[in-house]
Amino acid sequence: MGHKNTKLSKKNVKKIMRETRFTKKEVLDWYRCFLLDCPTGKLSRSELVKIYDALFPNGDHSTFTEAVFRACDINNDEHICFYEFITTMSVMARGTLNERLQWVCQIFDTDCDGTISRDELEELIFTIVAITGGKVCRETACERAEAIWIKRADDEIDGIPVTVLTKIIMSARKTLIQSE
Ligand SMILES: [Ca+2]
Ligand SMILES: [Ca+2]
Repeated sequence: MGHKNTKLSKKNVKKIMRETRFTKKEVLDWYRCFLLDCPTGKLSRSELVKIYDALFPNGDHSTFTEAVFRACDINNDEHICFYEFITTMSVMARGTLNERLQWVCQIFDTDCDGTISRDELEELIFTIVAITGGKVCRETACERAEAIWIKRADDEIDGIPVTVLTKIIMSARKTLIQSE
């Protein structure tokens, strides 16, 4: 899917419509835009960085962009094809706040064990503030991570399940992302 100068087949459009919240027109519009940004039909890591540079001109998004790239590149071929791109866009553009937050939490589960460890949590908080253009030092990120960490239901577990963390962040998000 998504090679230069090719059209999306009807079958692929239907598959995308089934798996995303986009209409046929929206899928085709996104495809046109995708090809404009990456005529090869495959988005590389450096091209993704350029897109995020435009989206967050004042924020340091390098950790986030890397995490997004890893999360989107489902088949690990070092490129994001249109299918991988559009399924992510569906969550980001059409998902509820809860779904978007859950997606962000998920991409910081870097060892993919289904839970967020203390270190992963600190990185997540640091990055969320950084990409929104806020300024936060490592120390503050660490304190905020600690405040969430102690809310674990069970002190024995060494990670917070992504769904549980999403709920905690939802209720504490104002304090979490405020700048210093
Ligand atoms: Ca890929
Ligand atoms: Ca983890």
